[in-house]
Amino acid sequence: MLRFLTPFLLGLAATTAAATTTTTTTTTTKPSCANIPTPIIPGLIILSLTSTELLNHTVPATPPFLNTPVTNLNVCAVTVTLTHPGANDTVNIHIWLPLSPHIWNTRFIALGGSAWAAGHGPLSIAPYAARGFAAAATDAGLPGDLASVSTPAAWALSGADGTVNTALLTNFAARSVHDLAVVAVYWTRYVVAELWPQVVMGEVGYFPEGCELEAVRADVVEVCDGLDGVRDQVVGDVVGCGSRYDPGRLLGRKVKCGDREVVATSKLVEVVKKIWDGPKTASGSPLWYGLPVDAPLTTLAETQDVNGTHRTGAPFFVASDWVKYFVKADPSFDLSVLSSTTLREVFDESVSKFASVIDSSDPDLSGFRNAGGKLLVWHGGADNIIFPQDSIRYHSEVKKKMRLSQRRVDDFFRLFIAPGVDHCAQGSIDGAGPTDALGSLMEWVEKGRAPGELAAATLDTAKTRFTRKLCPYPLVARVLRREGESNRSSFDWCPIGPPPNTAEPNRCLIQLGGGGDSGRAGTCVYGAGRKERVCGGKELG
Ligand SMILES: [Ca+2]
Repeated sequence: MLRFLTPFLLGLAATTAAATTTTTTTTTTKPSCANIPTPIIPGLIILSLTSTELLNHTVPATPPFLNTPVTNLNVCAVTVTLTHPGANDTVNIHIWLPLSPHIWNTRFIALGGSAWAAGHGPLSIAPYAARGFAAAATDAGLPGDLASVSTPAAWALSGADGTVNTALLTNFAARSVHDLAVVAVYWTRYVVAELWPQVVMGEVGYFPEGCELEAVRADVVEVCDGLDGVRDQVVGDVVGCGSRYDPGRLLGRKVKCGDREVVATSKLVEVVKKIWDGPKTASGSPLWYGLPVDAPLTTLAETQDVNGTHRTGAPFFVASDWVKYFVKADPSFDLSVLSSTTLREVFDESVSKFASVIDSSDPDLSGFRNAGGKLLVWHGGADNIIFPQDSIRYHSEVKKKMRLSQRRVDDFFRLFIAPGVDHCAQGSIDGAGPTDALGSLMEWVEKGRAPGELAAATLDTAKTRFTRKLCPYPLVARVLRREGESNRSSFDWCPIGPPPNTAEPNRCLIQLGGGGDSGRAGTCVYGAGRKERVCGGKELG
């Protein structure tokens, strides 16, 4: 859809920008917000187009979609309502075009949504319009921008005879993907795998309280924090931690649950081990990924108290709705009966029925690369909802499918894993997320400056606030210590070359200390190209 809409949107933006910056009077109709013509676009029928100037406008904060209000906005707010012939859908697209004194920065940005919503309308586009972008979001024809976040119940089975509404699913999955609405690689697989923790708890017959699961996570951090060289409450070496940490060490220990204490049992240990292990095929090989050991367990392994008598599972709503409304097309489908075996069947059914519609996992990015596209992906290393291994897998598949060296992949696709960061840096744990990934992407696209690292910072609400660098996968950041410094809580160096297999946190210091470059100790000078980086006057290889 964006293919058709982009020239149209940019045309609107250019028109409006011209209207706000030119003082020349002409005899023709002056372009303005009030007289934007309705375009004719092949493949779409425009049902209506409205445009209104919003002056000194405020969009109030609406967490979690918009955490701080956007004030003093001057925009031309365009709403386009359209339908795809034969689909019987009604799609609303909000486009905000900056008006004076905002200066259009000549860029267009399409914003996505979350969970079951393709977009969040003004809540997602307002911050960008205030920064000078022509900004757009689509609802993909799904009912209500915010109301539709929590469930697809209103539209999923509205096809003929209560079947899956494939037209709206296509909007949600594919047509809207072109608006960047929901880019979910391997959706049919990872969403089903999100149910694995619930299956584990059912099969083990133990539904832990959230505090028990949090206690395990806190213990993981206690044991593994220092493996990366810096004690910052963040597990930087998740792989090393996974092979070293055994939750069995908690067995018999008391765990605080509010004002009570609960003893960690063997069933708790078994539940956690199996969740981390992930679902398996019948032959015992991985079906999909398990949660990273440092990710909060309480989202996918959520449980609830039943009348104070016992606990039961509370499946993550996106995963449970996906299986009920789409895979099974039966809202009354009972997820609590799922076993390791039947989850595999649901997984296979999900893939076979819907992978071609919604998986967005084609690793051939030749067209994108040849068109000069740049893809910058960042993913929380401790994502509690979408497995970071998904992004790593896709990165690897692109490299393999396109038969490219790491360097050639780096030319157009860079993946940044943010250690200790939860889903979309929502702040349930305290790692540092990127501060301006969009700015880095613009530098790359517009000036050809590929991001050798991303600046990252913790949220204002973090228990310990710090900044650091994130490195393009597979590189990992190293800590840079000044001579004489015993501890420094900042990863500020992305080394050149493949990451060392062993922890080598003081490599820069070692080089400096041994090299006698005392005058430049602790300063890494980054050149324009990756080969030109020098540390303490020495080029690093
Ligand atoms: Ca650490």
